[in-house]
Amino acid sequence: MLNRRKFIQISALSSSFLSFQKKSWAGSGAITKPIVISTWDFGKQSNVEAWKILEKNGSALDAVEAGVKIPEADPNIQTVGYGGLPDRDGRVTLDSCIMDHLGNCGSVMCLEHIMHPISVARMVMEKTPHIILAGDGALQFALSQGFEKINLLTPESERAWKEWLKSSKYEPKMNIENELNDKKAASSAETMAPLYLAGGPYNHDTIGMLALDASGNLSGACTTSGLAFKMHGRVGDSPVIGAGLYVDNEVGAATSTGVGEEVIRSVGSHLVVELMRQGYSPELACKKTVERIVNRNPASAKSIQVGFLALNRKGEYGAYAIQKGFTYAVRSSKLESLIPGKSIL
Ligand code: SD4
Repeated sequence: MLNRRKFIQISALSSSFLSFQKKSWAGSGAITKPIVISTWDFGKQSNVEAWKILEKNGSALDAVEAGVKIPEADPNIQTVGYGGLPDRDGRVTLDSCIMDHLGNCGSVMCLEHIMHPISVARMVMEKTPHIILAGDGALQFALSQGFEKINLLTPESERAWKEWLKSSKYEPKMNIENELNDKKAASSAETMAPLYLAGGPYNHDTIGMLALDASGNLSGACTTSGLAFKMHGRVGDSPVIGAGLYVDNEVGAATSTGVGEEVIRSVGSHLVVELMRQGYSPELACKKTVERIVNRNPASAKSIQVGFLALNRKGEYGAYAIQKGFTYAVRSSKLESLIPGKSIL
């Protein structure tokens, strides 16, 4: 057994080791700001919009909202917003959340008929005493705030759903959008095929965006149409604070993409931020969190994708995913780049 003196010595040693680790990133050294990072190839275009705000010393909150509105409005992106693949009943239901440097947050779940769920989430944050509005209540609130009611199901997404209905027996399947894209890649002309593969411009998931503004404040946004052909009412990780997105201005911010059920189970983005608080770099914090998910069920992890993206308050960033193909985009005054995320498999 440890005697009291030894215990005190060990505790003192470990706490000084931890504070040394923390200092290694939070202490001296230049801070890269402003900076914005976001998931997948479409993050590049989204960062351009966010950067317009950040470069004029605008707030990270305004930047992330403006940034993620780009894929939300793009009908060719079938995993976010307008034109997203519907649920198994043919209904496009959207999940979004936003969080600022003060811990304020807002979220909408299973919202239909609204082009920009992220802006509704921001209004939930700013204009109600609540954090989450879901389904019909979220729609009523959006309409009361002047949002226009539209049809989010495009002919292209309707076709994909009808095709799925033929053989699916109405069974929801995890990450089926990846399979759809594999099929499209296999059946496309050689030059087109790479466009449909994971990380290619036609194969995207959720957009998660994190920004650090010129004042040193962090914010994040996450928005998606969720898993394709899910059960009606299914909500993923993207609008769940702590799972799909988490921001702590003292430490950093994180966001996720992939199979939401696995991210919720591990409260993934919160875990990434807490690991950064313990001194891990953004990349290592993402890696440890992905490992937590893989180790829980290594066999099933082989067939699913989950990726995390993180930014700390020094402007350092990193990402990690289960599968190859995860990409993320970075924009600062020195850099405009699309980076392949590292992966376990
Ligand atoms: C979800 N994380 O609804 C989201 C969607 C996604 O691969 O990223 N799909 O679970």
